[in-house]
Amino acid sequence: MPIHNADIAAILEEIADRLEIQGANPFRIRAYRNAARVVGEYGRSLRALIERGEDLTRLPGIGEDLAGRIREIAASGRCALLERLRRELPAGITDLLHVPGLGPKRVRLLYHDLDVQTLEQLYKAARDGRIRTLPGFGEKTELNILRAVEAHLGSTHRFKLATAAQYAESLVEHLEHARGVKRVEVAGSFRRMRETVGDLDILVTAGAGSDAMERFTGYDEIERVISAGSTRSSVVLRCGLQVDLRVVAEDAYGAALVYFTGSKAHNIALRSLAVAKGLKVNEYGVFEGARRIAGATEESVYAAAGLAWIPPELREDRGEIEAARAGTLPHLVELADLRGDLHAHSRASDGHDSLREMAAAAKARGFEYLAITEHSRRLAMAHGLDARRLAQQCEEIEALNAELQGITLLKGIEVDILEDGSLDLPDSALERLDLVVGAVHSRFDLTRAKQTARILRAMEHPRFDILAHPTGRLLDTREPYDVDMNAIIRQAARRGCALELNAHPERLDLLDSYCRMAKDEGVMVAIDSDAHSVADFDNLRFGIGQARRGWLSGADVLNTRSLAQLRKLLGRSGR
Ligand code: DGT
Ligand code: CA
Ligand code: CA
Repeated sequence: MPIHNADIAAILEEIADRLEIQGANPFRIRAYRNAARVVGEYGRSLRALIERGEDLTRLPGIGEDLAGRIREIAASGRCALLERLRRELPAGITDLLHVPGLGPKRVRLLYHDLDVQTLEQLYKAARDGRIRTLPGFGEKTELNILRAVEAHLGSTHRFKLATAAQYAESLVEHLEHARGVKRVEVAGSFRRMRETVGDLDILVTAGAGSDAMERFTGYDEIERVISAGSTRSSVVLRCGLQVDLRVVAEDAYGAALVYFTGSKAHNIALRSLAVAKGLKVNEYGVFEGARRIAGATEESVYAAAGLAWIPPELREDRGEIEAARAGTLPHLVELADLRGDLHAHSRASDGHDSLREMAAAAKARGFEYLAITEHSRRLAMAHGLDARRLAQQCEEIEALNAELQGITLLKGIEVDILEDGSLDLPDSALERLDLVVGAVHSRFDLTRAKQTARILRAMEHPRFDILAHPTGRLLDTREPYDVDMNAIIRQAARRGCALELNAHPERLDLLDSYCRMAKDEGVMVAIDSDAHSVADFDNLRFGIGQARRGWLSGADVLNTRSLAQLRKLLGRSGR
């Protein structure tokens, strides 16, 4: 049974949660939490790494002890420590931790005093007015809990694109081995590269006598089969992700792919356009009366409606149909267009590979350049660099560049934007750099007016080149800070700065709608990995997906430029 990084991360996270509820040593809890994050965000399969005999203690914060646990989980899907912890406290109790306002101490108290073990029991206890009786909980807390649980129970869980990709890719590989299978494609929001997906929609074409359906419902990662038919089945994987599979006829493949790729809004717009031409479009084809006139390929379906083929990332009914009709669809940026990466960390701050290793990995991807942008001193937790250490790194980079062939390291910094909009390093320290990436890492709670003014002021700095992860959101855990993105995009246009589209699976920040706004204002976007290890460059594909959803072409993306062109752009006039 294949164990994915996300599975290992989930187990480590649960261990951390349970240790925390039990009031274990904070260092131990933090070690598991950190490990869960590192594993979850790691770009390559740890299982494969272990099979190759590679040393896990090279990962940041992973000692012998944790490496042993990870090996155990990767080999068996289980962890003896977690099983012991699960015997000590009830199963659903970790769900309680995810209710805003409930920390481990409170969860422990709720369990001990009120025997609350599940969200449902928590809800009931709050409704019955029992929670206000506990020490440290008032009526207001009780009401907040009630609201939070209501919101939580009513919301359905979506998977981050990169997490869904891990599950989708091994399932696709499994299906490709079925007898008589010709094509396997994941459609739906996954194909449109939405930042999160609700479920997977897989299409298969197969010859007579294929065992694709049996192979699907017999997949060993399945927790439960919801429905099973000869052309259509639905299952839930152990990780909670639902997968719908449809076997479709070869000559209707294009029509089915259009239909199940969606979005629903796009389908509806496409259908009404077809109706106006006296045609009917559905998942089986395009019909003129009873006669099918198209359907084998997506191109044929769009052509029948008088349209150019529309890339899946654009299919959201945001003007793509009109553009396809007018022949003005953008030529979307592709992964192969990137010639470098402008945001990466090494061991000097919180990355875990050396400059030399990062350079080699960037070169192996065919990059011409890689900017090293460590954190600045304010971010002490991440070993941020002060002026002295930054100068030292500049020396190292210059020495390395003199020696390296086919790749250039750029001297950069991910400098903290302080609360008043000043930068965390003196001008004299920034002078020597090839580029300055600025980022907000603190005071996410400022008012909209203050947060906006802070960032606008930072962008006024003559050395400011790129605004990193502009909205600060983290997909599962942090809302974007309250900021006027219109004003920031206009400021970028005025100042000639770029905005980053951070490709980290947890960030995917710039959002697609802002990418489009940036493009319209003539602001360039830098699609960066924010790599903390050599494996993280693999995440760039998700950044590309998001950029495509934002209608970006190669020309709109800063790091599609050659090194010479990039240098010219970074040395823009007005400095
Ligand atoms: P998700 O799963 O919530 O991330 O989003 P999707 O877009 O994958 O939606 P899903 O899985 O419900 O359905 C897959 C595709 O099937 C959807 O993108 C378009 C198509 N579809 C589903 N329901 C309808 C419908 O009622 N009308 C039309 N025209 N298309 C539909
Ligand atoms: Ca779906
Ligand atoms: Ca679906």
